[in-house]
Amino acid sequence: MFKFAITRIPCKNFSRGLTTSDLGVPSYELMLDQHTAYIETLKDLGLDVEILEAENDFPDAHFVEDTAVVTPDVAVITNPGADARKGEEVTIEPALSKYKPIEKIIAPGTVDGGDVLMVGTHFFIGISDRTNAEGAAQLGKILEKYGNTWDSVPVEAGLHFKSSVNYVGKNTLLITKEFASRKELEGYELIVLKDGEEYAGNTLLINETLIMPAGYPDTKSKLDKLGMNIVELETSETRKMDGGLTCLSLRF
Ligand code: CIR
Repeated sequence: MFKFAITRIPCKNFSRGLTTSDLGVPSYELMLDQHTAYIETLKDLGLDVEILEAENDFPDAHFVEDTAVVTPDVAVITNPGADARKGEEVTIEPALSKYKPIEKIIAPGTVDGGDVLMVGTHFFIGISDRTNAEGAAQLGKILEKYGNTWDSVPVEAGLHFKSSVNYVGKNTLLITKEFASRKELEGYELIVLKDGEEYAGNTLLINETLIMPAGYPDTKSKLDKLGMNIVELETSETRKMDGGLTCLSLRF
């Protein structure tokens, strides 16, 4: 069960963050509204939400998920893979050290938390443009020390592993077509995203509730069949910066 979440207010120049999308320039006002709705949802679900102040030097710093991997036993501070995001990890450590023992990924290893999917005590670590094999090996070693298992998975599409694959409860992965036949993911039920609805793959499981992006009816009806509580949130401004619902918090 998650009890806590850490989030960060987007800074005024968040539109200068990294992005590959061609969806236009995001609005700060709308971003703040959507971010507030996200925080309120986490609170409604019973989480104690810590809201960190904006970091004006790091326009992507509200994507706190990438700066750490938090398990029930430990918080692993990452070494983010994008040069422009290096330094964000320093800003998250004081918040996490109040809750968990700290371990760190060290250069030349790089890890973005968006590449790490926790399913119980098993972790999938995506090897992507942001997370390298050395970073995955360092993280895996730390996870093993605390009794966990892990597998690495190549990320050949999308920014991060969790841009395409997420655990939605009931032994089920919500997954894009590209990943659906990967042998590392065998043993799970799969809900394969329809063409055009890939973005909805970034759905966030909080205890018994799924928080999903609004506007993906095919995915919504497939998830409805799981019989879980579902909350839909607007994500237009986060999406313009290549982010999604998981990126906006650390949960533990
Ligand atoms: C970046 O490119 O790093 C940010 N603009 C988006 C990060 C999204 N984070 C995530 O998926 N965990």
